[in-house]
This record gives sequence, C-alpha cells and structure tokens, in this order.
Amino acid sequence: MVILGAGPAGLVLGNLLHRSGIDCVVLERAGRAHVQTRARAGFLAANTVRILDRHGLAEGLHRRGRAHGTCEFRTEGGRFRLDYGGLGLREQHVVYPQQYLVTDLLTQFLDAGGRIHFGTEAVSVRAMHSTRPSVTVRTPDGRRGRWQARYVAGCDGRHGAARRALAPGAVRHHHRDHGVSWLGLLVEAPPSLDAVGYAVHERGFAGHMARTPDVTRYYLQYERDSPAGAWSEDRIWGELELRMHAADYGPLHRGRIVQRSVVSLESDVLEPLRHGSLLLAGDAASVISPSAAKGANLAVLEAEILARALVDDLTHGDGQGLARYSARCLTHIWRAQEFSQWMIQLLHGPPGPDGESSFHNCLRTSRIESLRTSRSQQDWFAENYVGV
Ligand code: RFL
Repeated sequence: MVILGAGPAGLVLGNLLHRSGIDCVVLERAGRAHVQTRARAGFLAANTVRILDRHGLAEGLHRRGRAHGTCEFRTEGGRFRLDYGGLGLREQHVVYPQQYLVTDLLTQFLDAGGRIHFGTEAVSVRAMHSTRPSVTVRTPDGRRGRWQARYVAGCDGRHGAARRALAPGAVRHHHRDHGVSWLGLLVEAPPSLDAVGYAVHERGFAGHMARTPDVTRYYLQYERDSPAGAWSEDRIWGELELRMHAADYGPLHRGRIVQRSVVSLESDVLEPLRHGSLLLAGDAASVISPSAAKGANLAVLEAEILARALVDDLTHGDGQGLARYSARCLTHIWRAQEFSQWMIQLLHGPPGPDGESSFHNCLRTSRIESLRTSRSQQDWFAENYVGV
C-alpha cells in the first residue's frame, strides 16, 4: 500500500494500516521539520477526538489540548455568546494545533516501525485501473523512482499527484469560489477573549481563535488578489480592533505577527473518491473553506473509514467497504460543505452590486438575530459547528 502525503489524512491512515499488519509506505514531498511546523487547523471536533482515542492516537491532545465550547458574535447591534458546548449534542472542540497532531501521528507511526520517505514527491500515478498501480516519484537527490502496490491512497492535498492523475471525464469536479479572501495571521500573544470571536462589520469580517495560551489566530476579510504583506502591522491591528469593536468590548492582546497568508474562500468536491485502485482522502478529495473549521476533521474521519475498508479487503477479501467508501464519505463532505456555506453567508456580505448587498445584509442581520434568540436555531448551529 502506498500513501501519498503525511498530513492528518495520510498519517491516520498509515497508523491504522500499519497496526493492522498491512505493509504500507508514506511518500511525503516536504521534509520532516516542515511537516511538523506547518500551522493550519486548531479546532478538533468531538468525533475526531473519539476516532483518535479509539486507536490510541490521542494521548498528546489530551495532555496539551484544551476543551472549548463558546463562541462570541459581535455586530454593530451588540454582541452575544453561544455556549455551544451545552447546546445541540452537547459536544465541545479540543483546541490542538494541527502541527502538534501531525507530530504526534508521525512519531507514533515511526516508533511503531512505520516507513515514511520525506523529500519524496509523487510525480504521477499510473495504471490505477489495474491491480498493480504505480507511483513515479522524484527522490531527495533529484532522481526518479517508482513504487508499485495493490492500492494507492491519495492523501496529498489539493495540488497533489492523485488529483492530477484523474482524467477530466472520469471525475465530477464541484467547485465554488465564494469570492472572499481572508488574511490569516498567527500572532505571538495570548488569546484576547475566552471564546472564538466572529465579528461582522461593514468593513468586512474579522475572526479570533485561540491556538495555545501564547499564540492566537486572527482572520481579516481582505482585498482579493492583494499580497499577504500589503498591509502594515499598524493597519492590521487598526482593522482588527475596529471590526472587533475593541473600543466597546476590550482591547486585543497585540504581539508579533509570525505568519501571514492569504486564504481564498473556495470549496470543491471530487466525485467519486475511488478510481479503481486509487482512493482519495482529505483535501485531495474535497477542499472546504476554513470558515467552519472542518477540513482536518473530515480528513481524519475519511482516513478511518478508508483504513477499515482496506483492512477488510486486504485481509479478509471483503471489498464491500471499498465499494461504499466514496458514497459514505460524500455524505459527510456535503453536510460539512453545507454548513460551511451557511457560515460564509453569515459572516460576509456578497461582493455584488449595492442593491443585492443591502438585501443580503438585511437577511444576514435577521439570521444573526435568529441565532441570538432562537433555541432551536442555536441547537442546530451547535450540532453542525462541532459535528463532522
Ligand atoms: P494536508 O495537511 O495538506 O497534507 C497533504 C500532504 O501531502 C504532501 N504532498 C505531497 N506528498 C508527496 N507527493 C506530492 N506530490 C505531494 N503533494 C503534497 C504535503 O506536503 C502535505 O504534507 O492534507 P490532509 O491530510 O488532507 O489534511 C487536510 C487539512 O490539513 C486541512 O483540511 C485543514 O488544515 C483545513 N483547516 C482547518 N481544518 C479544521 O478542521 N479546523 C481548523 O480550524 C482549520 N483551520 C485550515 C484552517 C486550513 C487553513 N489553510 C491552510 C487554508 C486554517 C487555515 C488557514
């Protein structure tokens, strides 16, 4: 079994297959240090924690992660909190930076004797409709190599070799560009509030999410196509404080901005996820905008479903799980996409003409008011916000 990519999807899959006695190798384009320090997600859903627990992969997150169950909405009309951990299914997130999770998964895989080739880029996947698919790679010394296996798992993200291997006619590509960009910031400063902060402002969205006691992620809706460095630090803090109504609700803890990236809010889904002996999981299967913090959680869920299906097939000759793999995952993916789309419409005005904007903005105000006042709406929000 060849697994492309050592992100959450590839590493959960690798751990689960390896401990089931399935011979597998992970091929990762980047170096180990890069993989272990790439800061991205931070909010793990309750079901993700259950999956990791089930397989003994959650020790680090129980030790260092923190339970989280509150978000705060700020608008021109005031602010309110939702203690979502006590609503809906009464589930909380665990805040645990993705690079910590990846480090834990890597360490456990390698300690158990798992094999990863870092600096090894998959260039192409061939013969996926046979029982001996192969992967051509570029090795760290620049040479070409080739791996052959019964199955190839494409866990190599949106721009990986697995996606590139799919012929245009063989896959439906559902894609949506939400027309909005965020400037994502990682700041060396403690969180400014003990909740996720979502600020809806006429100048655009601003968000606040804890990562660790000393590091906080902020988001600012940003001009499309502007480079990440276009705004000065003063301008960034000024916009954050204005949009988050810091004058009314308390100052933000400022600190060194250690990472800036522009995130275009885009979503896509590939259908199906199985192409003969090539199986897609995680961002390779579907990209979801970070507005609802679902991507890493879907990656872990899909990896568990795929691992079980592969073990059934390879050790018991039972291919039913693999036959159902795509349909099962797509149900989860579309539900997450639906909620993410709802969040995007809640948090941003449309880029369109004024009349359309004013109509949308009034709908948005009404939607936020429902969320503030309606218990059933709050339960629905909580269930979907933490759920995958
Ligand atoms: P990853 O993590 O991108 O890992 C793919 C791995 O494949 C390697 N690779 C290749 N290896 C070999 N050959 C090739 N040709 C290769 N091409 C690529 C890459 O180096 C990499 O190591 O995909 P995976 O495993 O599917 O995991 C997906 C998640 O990383 C992603 O969905 C989340 O980070 C999304 N996301 C969030 N998800 C959450 O659940 N909660 C959050 O709070 C959250 N916040 C975020 C996010 C994504 C963000 N960005 C990057 C847009 C915040 C941000 C800013």
